[in-house]
Amino acid sequence: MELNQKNLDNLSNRISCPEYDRKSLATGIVHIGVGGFHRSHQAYYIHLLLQKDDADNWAICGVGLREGDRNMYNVLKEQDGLYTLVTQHPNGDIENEIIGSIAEFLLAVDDPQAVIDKLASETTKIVSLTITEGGYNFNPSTGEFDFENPDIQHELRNPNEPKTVYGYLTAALKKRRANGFPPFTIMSCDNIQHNGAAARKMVLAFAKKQDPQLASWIEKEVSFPNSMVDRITPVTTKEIIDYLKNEYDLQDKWPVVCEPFIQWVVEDNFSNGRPQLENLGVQFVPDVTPYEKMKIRLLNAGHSVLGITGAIHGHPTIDSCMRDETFRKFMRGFMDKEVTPILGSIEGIDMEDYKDNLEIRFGNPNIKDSVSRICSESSAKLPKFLIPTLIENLEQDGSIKFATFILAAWCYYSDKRINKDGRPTEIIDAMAVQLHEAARKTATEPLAFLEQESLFGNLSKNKRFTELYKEMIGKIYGDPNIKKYMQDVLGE
Ligand code: CS2
Repeated sequence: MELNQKNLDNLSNRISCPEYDRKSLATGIVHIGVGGFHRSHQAYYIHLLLQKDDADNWAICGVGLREGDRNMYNVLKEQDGLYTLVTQHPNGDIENEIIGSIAEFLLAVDDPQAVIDKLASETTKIVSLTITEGGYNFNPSTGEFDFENPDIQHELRNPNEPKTVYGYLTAALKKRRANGFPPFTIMSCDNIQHNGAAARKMVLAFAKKQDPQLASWIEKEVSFPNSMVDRITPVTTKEIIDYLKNEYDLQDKWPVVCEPFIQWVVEDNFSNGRPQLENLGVQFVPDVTPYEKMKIRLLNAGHSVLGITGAIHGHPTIDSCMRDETFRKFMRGFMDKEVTPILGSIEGIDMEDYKDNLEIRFGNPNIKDSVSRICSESSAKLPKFLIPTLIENLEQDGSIKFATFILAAWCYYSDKRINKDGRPTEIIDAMAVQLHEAARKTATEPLAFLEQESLFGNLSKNKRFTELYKEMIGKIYGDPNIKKYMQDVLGE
């Protein structure tokens, strides 16, 4: 049976379905960047809210800005916004439920004006974003807005032809201001420290260039809460689609798999109202900084540590890395020796418990989170997840050997594009070509990879770091059987 509104009644005999009347939903939230994570996290919370409370005006309108969003658009259109969330517990238990909180979907490349109008509509109170770490359009090493981007230049010259999130947000805010409507809140849900502040800085930089008066209005009126979001959501595989078909006779073209853990900590700073999510476990706090730093530096960086070494070794998934003691210990060593000292203590958090729990989450054998998902877009991830830890440790004379090893391994991975057994590794990265070109020079210029300043700043000038990096490059390039060097780093 195909998943769509018409079949919901029938399906509700065999699987948990929305109990709210989907026809009366109104979209108070417009979400840009509907992928797996949005659907396992925010859309799930909103679904819980709709199940429980009379909150019909907080449903979601999804927006895809890029051509690459067309598949998701097509599937969700066909399925009336419905999809199955498959929660995989470490002990093998599975929970399945159909989520109904995405009530509408717009594809900007087909109809830019419809997206502007939706954003500008008085009923839109919050615009939330999962546009990925790379989507913010800032230079990773300076943190400044990148005006060189041709799409940005196009929309600055043609404000009525937006292309990026910045063009759309400003076009809509301009319209709201002209109509005398209050602005929406811009809520970033990406893994960037101070994600709200980063979004604010970028929106203002763009708006100032385009329309300084509008920029002052945004500065005064629009709120950009910071948030920490968390739920591991692997790429959907055919096995899951088949499982739903076999188990429930349900044809869902794009279900979402996730772990049972879920967390959302948000600053209570909304300019135009917000849904009452506090009863559903969302934590509203005055300052999210310590939580987001902890999550990004431990979970996301921990993932990258396993992903890059795992890819070279030939582990296909994060849980297979975790079953390999060297990898587990290396990841934990990185967390204990390099991250924990710079995090200090965080009120209400037992750091050892948090890390133990991360080990359990990473080890969940039923999630099968591929190392290729983790390694994808490393050029946007490592400058936010791992390099800041290395820099802080250099500043305070802390341990740097784990993080340095990862950068040397990343260079090897970008250069060779094969694992230790000669099998090709797929590099999915907006900077794949540049990374490869820079890494390729390593054999004759050992520091060549680090000379990409937009990623590494001036790390290539730091002698303590470069000495160690060169030593590790020498080892990995000599023999890519990296496990033994991981053991060296661990002192085993
Ligand atoms: C991962 C994240 O993409 C990555 O590198 O670390 O997607 C991670 O799974 C989520 O942030 C978990 O909340």
